[in-house]
Amino acid sequence: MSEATTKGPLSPEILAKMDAYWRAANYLSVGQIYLKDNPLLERPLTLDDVKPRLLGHWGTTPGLNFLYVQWNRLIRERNLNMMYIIGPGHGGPALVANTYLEGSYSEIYPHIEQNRDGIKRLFRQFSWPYGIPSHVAPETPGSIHEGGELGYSLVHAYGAAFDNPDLIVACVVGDGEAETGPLATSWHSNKFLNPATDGAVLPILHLNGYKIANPTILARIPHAELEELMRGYGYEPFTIEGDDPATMFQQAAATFDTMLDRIAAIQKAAREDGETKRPAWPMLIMRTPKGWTGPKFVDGKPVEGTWRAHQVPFAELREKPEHMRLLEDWMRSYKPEELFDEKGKFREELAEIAPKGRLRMGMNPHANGGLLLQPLKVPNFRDFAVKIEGRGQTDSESTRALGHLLHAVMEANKEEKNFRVFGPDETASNRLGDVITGTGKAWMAETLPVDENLSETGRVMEILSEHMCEGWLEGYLLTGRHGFFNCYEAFIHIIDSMVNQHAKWLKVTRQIPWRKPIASLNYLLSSLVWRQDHNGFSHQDPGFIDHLMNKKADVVRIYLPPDANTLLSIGDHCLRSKNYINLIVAGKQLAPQWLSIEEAVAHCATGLGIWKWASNDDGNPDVVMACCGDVPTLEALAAVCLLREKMPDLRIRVVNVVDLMTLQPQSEHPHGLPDEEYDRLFPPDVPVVFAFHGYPWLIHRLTYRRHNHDNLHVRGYKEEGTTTTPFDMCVLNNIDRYQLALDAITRVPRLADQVDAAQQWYSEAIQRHKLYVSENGDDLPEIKNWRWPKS
Ligand SMILES: Cc1ncc(C[n+]2csc(CCOP(=O)(O)OP(=O)(O)O)c2C)c(N)n1
Ligand SMILES: [Mg+2]
Repeated sequence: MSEATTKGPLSPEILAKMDAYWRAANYLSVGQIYLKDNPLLERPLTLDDVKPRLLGHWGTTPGLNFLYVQWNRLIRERNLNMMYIIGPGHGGPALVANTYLEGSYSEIYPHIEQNRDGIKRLFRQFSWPYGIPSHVAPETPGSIHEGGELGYSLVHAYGAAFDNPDLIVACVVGDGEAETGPLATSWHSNKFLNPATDGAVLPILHLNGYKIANPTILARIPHAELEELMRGYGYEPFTIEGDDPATMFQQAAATFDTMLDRIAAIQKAAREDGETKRPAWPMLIMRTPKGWTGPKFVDGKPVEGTWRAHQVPFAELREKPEHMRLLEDWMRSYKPEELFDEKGKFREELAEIAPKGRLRMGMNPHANGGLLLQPLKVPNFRDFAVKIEGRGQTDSESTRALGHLLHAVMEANKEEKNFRVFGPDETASNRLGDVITGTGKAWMAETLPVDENLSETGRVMEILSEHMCEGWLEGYLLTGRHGFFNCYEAFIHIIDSMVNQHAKWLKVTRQIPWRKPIASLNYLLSSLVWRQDHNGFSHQDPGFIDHLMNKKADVVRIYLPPDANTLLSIGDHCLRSKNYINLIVAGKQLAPQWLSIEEAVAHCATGLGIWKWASNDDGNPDVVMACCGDVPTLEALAAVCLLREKMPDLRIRVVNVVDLMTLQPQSEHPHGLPDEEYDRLFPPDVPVVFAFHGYPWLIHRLTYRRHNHDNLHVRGYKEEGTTTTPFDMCVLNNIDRYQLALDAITRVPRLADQVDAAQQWYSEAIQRHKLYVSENGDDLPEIKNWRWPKS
């Protein structure tokens, strides 16, 4: 070791042990990528020892291993409650190796023993069919973050730190990852982290200079500029740089000590001295070679410290015998015989420098949030019910009622501090404003007298980044808390990809017994496609429903409550549920209310049902008018009224669908209605006119295996929009009451001779509507003031 060994806080003994520990982690990482046998290199490597398919990422791995060893020391010395989040999650071998070395892995997976056989299995299972994935996956102890889709590490880290005052979340950000939009915004999370009541995030920018095939931007700007960037984000940047292990160990240890002291000082000032100013939290820039300690040259080309180190630094072991030598030399450079005893057990004197028990990052309960999950206290939603005086006679804003419930939930869980509401600047606009009252909105940046409800202890999180809202909430849920995300319907698509990843996480964790269920991810989409009064086409897209529909049936639930009381009942259900992604689509505009609270509860319990009060079919309908979503329900009921006037003897059944998944066959979704029940609601020989909130083909997709599918006629949003009147929006998309009535007439065989007249009637009605809205800029009074007839 160099002279640098003595320069720094580490004694030569501990430095030697840390270096050996790091070598062990690196050795196990390379072994995972390359080997299926001969795990301790007890005989010369042969082709039989090497995996036929070499799959994994080396480049980021030694840096992650280096950091893990540093964190272990900090945890031990300071008794820290620390968890890790790895942005470059493709460095999976590092976290598997480290959780193995600290013992967590074998505790969770006893067949991966601490001996030769265990290491062999550890190697073999990696990127192997029915083994483990190559990333830091749900299978990896201590992780709440897959890292496969880059960009979300830092936002997850902050989500984990909120309301966890004792927790430190060490978060590695890849320098390539740092180029993504979400990550670039995530730095701003420090404007929402309260040092008195939240934990700390320790961001580490892993500046290894390269992505897959290119340099990274942050590595190719002057270092001073990079530090200024971090200062501009409000951090105090620290830098370590180099490739000599001993020097780097000392540098890192000294720097981490300073950073941890800073964190402790910030927290003390806030917690004991009443400091309320936003602090400049420390962050680390770690400039080390990509593929550090790996092969320097392969086939004459530089690898270590270049993008070529990103994945498997060399393959073609069959074709190029010198590659086999390279692999053996590389692995032997870590001196496995010094690291593992003759049985393959990690040497005791090295193992002892890892933390013990729950302090091990692989065992941190925050990373298995279900272990810590306390049920949310949900006050009785019936207390917020909207009084119904006659069907459709009173108007109400559905989401406002939900806001009352959310406010009560916030109050009920004030002590536990385990519930937050997230939204991209729209919580008030979505009429959930009540939830802000009392708790306020989190804000650690400057405030001005004009501001309202901003608070350092606010529990409503608003930032104009759907990515941040989603990521914070995911981090919050994955560490065992509860939350609620409200968003404009069209813009929730911004996080399509993030929800994909969360759905995958939930799907996989269901198969992992030691992962305990976490609270569901709840979305309320409002500002819906049908009511874009002051916006327009840009704000219209109901396709998130279709997007979620693709996910595993046991993970997703989709609800379209038609009024306030059904929304309350659904909201209550979602807040109490676990391990789902619940999507609620509900309008914020004044709209007619249909069901009493008890009727709403019953309706939501079945998920769909006949609205007898709106039907006159006597068990034998000529046509079923089905509806799903608040505006489609209104139009369908208005169409029923028109039909009653025009053809009083037509037997109409109204079926309302709240739980979209009931339409699917039972074999496809646990909420799917049995075929017999479906047939009872939608008799096989009766035409169905279905008014749907979203894209019409989704209903066809859900029901294509049902009887009578070819007699199902769906109206929905067909991508026609602009800034126009509410009813005109329906007309533009042919989901208006006149169209639905005409559809019914056209579909009932015994009315065949009346279709021409009905078409004429329809054309005249639409003509009248168009002339009126063009002239007056508003809907016809008979449309605007329409009410379901009083009984
Ligand atoms: C959102 C996203 N886009 C693209 C990729 C493909 N990809 C995988 S690794 C990688 C490079 C990552 O570079 P960096 O963050 O610097 O990680 P490291 O150098 O530590 O491997 C890319 C582009 C991805 N995983 N996620
Ligand atoms: Mg990189």
